[in-house]
Amino acid sequence: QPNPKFSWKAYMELNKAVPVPEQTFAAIHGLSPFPKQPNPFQVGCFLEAVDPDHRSEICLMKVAQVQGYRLRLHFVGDYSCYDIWAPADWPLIFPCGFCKSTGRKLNIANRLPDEVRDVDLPSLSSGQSDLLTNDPYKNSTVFKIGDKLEAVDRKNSDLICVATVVDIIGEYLLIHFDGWHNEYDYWARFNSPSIHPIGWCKSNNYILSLPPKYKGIFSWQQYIKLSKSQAASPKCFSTYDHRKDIKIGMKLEVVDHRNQLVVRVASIVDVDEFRVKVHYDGWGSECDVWMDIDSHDLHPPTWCLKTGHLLQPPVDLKNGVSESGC
Ligand code: MLY
Repeated sequence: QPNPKFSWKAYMELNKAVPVPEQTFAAIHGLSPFPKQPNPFQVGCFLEAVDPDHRSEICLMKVAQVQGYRLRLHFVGDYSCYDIWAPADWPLIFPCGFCKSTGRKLNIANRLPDEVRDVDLPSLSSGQSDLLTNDPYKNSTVFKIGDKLEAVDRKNSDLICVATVVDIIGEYLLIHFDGWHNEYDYWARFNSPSIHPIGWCKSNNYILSLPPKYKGIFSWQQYIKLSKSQAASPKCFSTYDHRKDIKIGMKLEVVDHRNQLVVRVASIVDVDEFRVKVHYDGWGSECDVWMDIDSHDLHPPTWCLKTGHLLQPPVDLKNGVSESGC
């Protein structure tokens, strides 16, 4: 239930603060910042989704809990401690049958002993299979699989590396770092500030991180020739620079990264090329956290109210400071 005691309007006036503009969220995700329909998922439905910890894998999952427009997703055949939370419009969840019908591998966890494993594997109809009819997953970028580019390694954010587009779903590209394990792979929307055309590092005076076994002086031209690949055309990139719209002090609603069930009132305390640093209002600055700008855990003020999710206001509103540590 939305929290009746917290008013964004009063809080914003009290703090003389402004919200992160709604259009920013729309520009980043290409979706309405506030969902137009109620959450269409019900507890018990099966679906297929990208594993946020192993982004190159799509797994069979089951909706374990619904809160407002958010879902707790359980990896079928695995322990509940690995459950994840995602908004219902997360572009990386798919109806059952998606992997089969698009020739992708579906991973099904097999970690539980037989007696406790979910045995009722879904048929196509037990997922939200109607989503397949107007096929929102048809590739709609001008990128092609195999395109080479320069991409930020999100797990080592000071590195910009030689990378390849290894999969495309709708507007999303799976970025893989040449010569590295796929644990570093991630999905980026075509306008992501983490991806750049080849030659970007050179023209912006950054060091390009090379594939680990690469020897000698690096030349993109030669690399592309030797790997019989092609470079993503610079025309594919239409980077949205959030830094023109997101300013320090702006307010928003952010999922608590330590307890995904909770969404908190938060402020922007820093911004870089592809991330924002978020401060949970009322908590100490030691709890501040850098989040990717396209994280689906960032929402505009009143998102919880409009989607029927509980919003956790600052702990001690009077002093604006929480007594407890994080
Ligand atoms: N210190 C890390 C860095 C890995 C970087 C991988 N990127 C470039 C995909 C290591 O050597 O494991």
